[in-house]
Amino acid sequence: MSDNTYVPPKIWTWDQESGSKFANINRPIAGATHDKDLPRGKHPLQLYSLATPNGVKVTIMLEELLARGISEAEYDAFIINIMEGDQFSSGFVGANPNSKIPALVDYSTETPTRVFESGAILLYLAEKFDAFLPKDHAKRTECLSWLFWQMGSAPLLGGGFGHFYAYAPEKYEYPINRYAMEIKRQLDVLDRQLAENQYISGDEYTIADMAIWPWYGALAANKVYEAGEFLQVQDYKNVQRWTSEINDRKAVKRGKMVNRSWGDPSGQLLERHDASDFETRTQDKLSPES
Ligand SMILES: N[C@@H](CCC(=O)N[C@@H](CS)C(=O)NCC(=O)O)C(=O)O
Repeated sequence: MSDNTYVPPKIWTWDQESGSKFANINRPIAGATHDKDLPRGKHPLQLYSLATPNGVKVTIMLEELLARGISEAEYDAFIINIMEGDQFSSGFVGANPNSKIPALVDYSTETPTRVFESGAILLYLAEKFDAFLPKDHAKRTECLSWLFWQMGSAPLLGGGFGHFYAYAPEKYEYPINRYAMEIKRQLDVLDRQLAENQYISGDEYTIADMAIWPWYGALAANKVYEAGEFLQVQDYKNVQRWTSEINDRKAVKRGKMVNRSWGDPSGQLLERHDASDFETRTQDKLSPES
């Protein structure tokens, strides 16, 4: 147990100097910091995002819809650089008052519809296009239970375990222990579910898989936090089987690339405006404004 203890003052104050990798974008107030409109492309669906696990959920869904032949799901995806504070522009705050990617604006409705929170976006698209959400009531309910499981669970993986294990400026045993325990429990929840089912909510590939895979598939494949050995992720055999099955889907491979600005350049598509963009990468065509 660490002897490095902290006695909170009576009133918390904002110390802008302290903090982790994200200290420069973290602040205790909401709202816009600067005036700037969001760009708009040619399709009815406009996505403002970044290829983090939360962003990838939505680009996977859009690419899956297109792969199913639903051409109305064509979309423009603009990159929001959260490390530069793009999420605090007046335009982005108009699309998501919570200033977090992903945010979607649908211009095909009578007045434009904004949708924020990745789970809400997945559900919106599933209902709009009648896809990847089971029609049978019991199966639909099971799918939504897992979708909401993800929304409640992943913050403990990212904001809890990932933060204290990988990003915090100092390592402390107490939070790392607490969150490692919880994340191993979550992996076991998934492993048991996937022992009985091909996909998360049964025999159909759904928005529940699309929500859970970018976080827990990445963890199982040792793609986040370099925590594979620490958490012994190889032991979760059913999660491993499901992780590689989903990874092999063409739409998933495409979805992972959209709005990605780091890693192997061959895996990056900074902006997406057309299916052909995957063949002819757009990075070099981007204007400095975008
Ligand atoms: N619950 C939200 C979480 C979104 C979220 O945390 N997005 C992060 C990137 S993964 C973000 O935009 N962070 C910027 C910030 O916190 O300022 C969702 O699922 O959409």
